[in-house]
Amino acid sequence: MNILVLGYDGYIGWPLTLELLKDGHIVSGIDNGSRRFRVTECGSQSLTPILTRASRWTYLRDNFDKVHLLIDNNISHMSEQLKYIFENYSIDVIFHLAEQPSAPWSMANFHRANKTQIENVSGTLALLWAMKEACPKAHLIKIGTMGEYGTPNCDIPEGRIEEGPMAGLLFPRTAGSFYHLSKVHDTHNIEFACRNWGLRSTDIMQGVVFGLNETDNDAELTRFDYDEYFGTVINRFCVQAIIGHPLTVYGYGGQTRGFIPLRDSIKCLKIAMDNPPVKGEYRTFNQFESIHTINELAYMVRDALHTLNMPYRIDHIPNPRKESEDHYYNPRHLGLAKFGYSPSISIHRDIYELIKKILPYKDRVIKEVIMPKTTWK
Ligand code: USQ
Repeated sequence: MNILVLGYDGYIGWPLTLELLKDGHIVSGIDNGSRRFRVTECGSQSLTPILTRASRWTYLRDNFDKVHLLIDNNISHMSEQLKYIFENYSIDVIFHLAEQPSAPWSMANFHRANKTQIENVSGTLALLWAMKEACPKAHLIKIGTMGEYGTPNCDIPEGRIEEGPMAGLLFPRTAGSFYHLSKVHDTHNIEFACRNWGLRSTDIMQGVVFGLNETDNDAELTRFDYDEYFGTVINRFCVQAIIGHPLTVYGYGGQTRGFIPLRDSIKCLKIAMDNPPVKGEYRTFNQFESIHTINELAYMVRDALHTLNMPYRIDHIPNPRKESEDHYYNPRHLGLAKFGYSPSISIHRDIYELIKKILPYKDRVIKEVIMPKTTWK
């Protein structure tokens, strides 16, 4: 297939791009480098020593003959360029990962909240218009977030209400940050574009992703962030673990979320690609492997450290966020299973393997970026 990956240089985008190329697809990529720039601006760096963007370009060009285009730009500025690409390269599938992905970053100040919403919402809008005008048959696979639903203390269906007089309507979203809200706005825009123009899309409500891509080749390693903004909780805990920093459980630690290893996230994206929706269909997959409280994750890290004979300490620090710390959480996730997704190994085992894998990088950790400074107040 002819595939466009928006955000190909990111945490998920880079290993996804590599896998698609290895599977024999023709791949083009667009990325404005904002993840790298913002992590650096926050005083941090990827734990893994990843290639520079220029070296990644060279690596792709040297090793894969099916790389079409690599463009350095922000998709919200690219409506005409996207149209041109769609008119001249017959794109079958678009993976859209080109968004500002951090909730705390979006809550730091007006400038960042505004940037998050403008980049995310108007980037997706530019894409939808370009698709409508130049490639309405392509399958858009968009990364949304489980955080769109929030924690409503009732069962969460896969995108739409399933029963009763409101069956078929989008399930209400009660997001908990300006970032998560930007994804809610995207959801509404994409659903409307499918309903109104007959586009087709899979909107992935993804849980918290963690882990590294599996490779022996350093050039193919993805980034691994652990700072308060761009590090997700399991990745942060594992980095804290290898340097003997107390695990930073926010508040009571009863917050419950869905989690998925990076490996499975990519597997699920490919399953979505191989089983496309029909014309005009907007479908949602709740994409996660299993559900855990933050305390359970901290205990899994503790168990791994115990097995590895390493010291551990768990600290409950004041929660910088405004979120429920003790709530009911039961999201459905049958869509991907129906198409064959089964989790690879347990998160418990994954955490143990991850800690062993990142130990060699422990001297690269910048300790100052670990404690959270941004609050929801
Ligand atoms: N948390 C801690 N300690 C930490 C970091 C986080 O207790 O050191 C807690 C948070 O309070 C929160 C939970 O862990 O309750 C998850 O936080 P996170 O930073 O791992 O994830 P989140 O901010 O929700 O966002 C991440 C990604 C985002 C994606 C989302 C999926 O950054 O792009 O959309 O996970 S979800 O959480 O399902 O919405």
